[in-house]
Amino acid sequence: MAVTRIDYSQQIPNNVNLSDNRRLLKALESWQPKFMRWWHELGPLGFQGDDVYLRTAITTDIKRDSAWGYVKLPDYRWGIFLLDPDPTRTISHGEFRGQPVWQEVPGEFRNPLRRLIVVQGDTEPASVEQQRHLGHTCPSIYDLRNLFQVNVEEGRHLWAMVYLLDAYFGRDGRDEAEALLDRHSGDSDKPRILGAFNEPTPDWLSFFMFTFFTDRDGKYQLASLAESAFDPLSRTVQFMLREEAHHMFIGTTGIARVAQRTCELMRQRGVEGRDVRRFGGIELELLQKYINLHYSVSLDLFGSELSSNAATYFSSGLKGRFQETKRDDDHQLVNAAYAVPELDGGRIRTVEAPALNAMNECLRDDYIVDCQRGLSSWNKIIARAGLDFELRLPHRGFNRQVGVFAGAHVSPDGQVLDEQAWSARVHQWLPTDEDREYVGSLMTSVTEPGKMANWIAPPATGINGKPVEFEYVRFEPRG
Ligand code: BYC
Repeated sequence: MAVTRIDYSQQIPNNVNLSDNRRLLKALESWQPKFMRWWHELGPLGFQGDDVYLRTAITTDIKRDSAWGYVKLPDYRWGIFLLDPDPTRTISHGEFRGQPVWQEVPGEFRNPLRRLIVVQGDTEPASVEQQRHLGHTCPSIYDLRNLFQVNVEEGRHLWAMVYLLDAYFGRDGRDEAEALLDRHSGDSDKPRILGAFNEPTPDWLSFFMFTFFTDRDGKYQLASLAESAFDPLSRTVQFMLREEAHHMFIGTTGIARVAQRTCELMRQRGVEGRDVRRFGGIELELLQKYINLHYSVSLDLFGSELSSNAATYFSSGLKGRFQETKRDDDHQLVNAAYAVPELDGGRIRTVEAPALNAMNECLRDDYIVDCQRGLSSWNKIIARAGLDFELRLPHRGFNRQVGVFAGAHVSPDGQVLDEQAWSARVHQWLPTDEDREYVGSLMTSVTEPGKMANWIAPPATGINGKPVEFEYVRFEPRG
C-alpha cells in the first residue's frame, strides 16, 4: 500500500497539502493556540519541561516509519494525517452500497455526519482531561512515558476530528471545533457528551482499565467509522486506529502486570484474597470489581440496543459494522433480524429485532468477544501461578445506565434483583469508597529508571526495543 510522508516543515504538520487551502489553513491556525491553551490548562499537570521518549509518525505506516526520540510535551508535533486515498473504494454497506465513496458531505447527511464526528472528537480531549493528574503517581517511568504517548495521540485524534469539521462543515464546523475545547470532563455545566468520559480516572488501576475497556470501545467505533461512505472520515480514522493499538496494549499488559504481581505476592507470602493488601498487593477480587465497573460503563458507550439513529447511520452508509467488508451477507440488511436482549419483568430474554435497528448491539457483541480475550489471557497468568481464581466479564445487563437495562438491577451472573437485594450486595461487585482509598494509597511516584511500584510487575519488554530500565523520561532539574 502506498504511504505518504508527513510534511513537518509546516506550522501544522500534515499530509493533506494544507498550504494549498488558504481558508482551511487559516481556520486551523486560529484554532491551534486555543488547543495549546487547553493543553496547558487541562492536559497533563506538570512534566511540560521534561524530555519524554515518544513516537512521532513520519509516514502513514507508523509501524515501519516512526521517529523515536526525546520530546517536550508542548513541542509534540500535532497535525493532520490521513491514510492515502484508494481511488477504487466503493460504499461497503447500506442503500448506496457499490457506489463510489463521497469526497464531500451530501447535504441530506450533513447533520448526522457532523454529530458522529463531534461525538468522536469529544471523547479525545475528554480522556486527556481525565488523566491529567496521573503523572504524579506513576508506578514507573516506563508507565509515565506510555501515559504521555497516549495523551499526545489523543490530542492528535482531536486534531483529526477538528480537521474534518473545519474542512467540510463550514461555519457550523468551526463552532463545533471551538465547543470541543469548551466542554470538559466532569464539568457540571458543560460535561463531555458520553457518560464514561465524565468519570474520573483517579489512579493507575483505573487508567489501565480505561485503556483496556474504553479505548477498546474506541477501536470498535473507529473501525465502524472506517467503513463510512464519507471517505475523508474513513481515511482519518484508519490512521487513528493504528495509534489506538498501542493504547489497548497498555491496558492489556497493565492489568496483566497487576495480576502477575498479586499472584507473586500471594504465593510468596502464602496469603489469599484481601490479605494480600498486608503486602501492598491488589487482591484479585478487587481487580474483578474494577473490571465490573469499567466494562459496564464502556458497554453503555455503544448506545441503546435498538436505535433509529444507528439504523440511519448504517442505511445511509455513514457508519458500518466492525469489519463490514469481511461479512458474508448482503450488507444492506433490510429484511434481516438480529438477537437483542429484552427485559420482561424480572426476566431477561432474547428477541429477534430488525437488524438495522440493532446495529449498536451488533457492535457491542463484537466488543464483548474481544474483551473476553483479555480476560482469558489474565486468567492464564493466575492459573500458571497455581491459584484457583477466575476473572469474569459480568453479565451485559450489570450496572448499565443506557438501553434496556437502564434502571434495572442485574447481578454479575445475570439475575434481575430488586432494589434491596442489589443494595445489599453491590459492595461485593463494584469498588467501594474504601476500595478506592486503598488503591489510592498505593499510588506513589516511582521515577528511578527500571524500578516499579510494589503493586505491579515490570513489563516483559521495554518500548521500541529499549530495555525496561531505559530512561524513558528525563526530568528537568526541579527546584
Ligand atoms: N452517554 O440512539 P442511542 C474513543 C445518547 S471512544 C451519554 O442509543 P446512538 C476513545 C446518544 O448520543 C469512541 N449519552 O444512541 C476511547 C443519543 O443522543 P442524541 C467514541 C449517550 O446515537 C478512549 C441518545 O443517547 N466514538 O474513541 O445510536 C479514549 C440516544 O441514544 C450514551 C463514538 O462513540 C452514553 N453512553 O449511539 C479516547 C462514535 N449513549 O444524539 C477516545 C460516534 C448514547 O439523541 N458515536 N447516548 O442527542 C456514535 O456512533 C453514537 O453517537 C453512539 C450512540 C454509539 C455513541
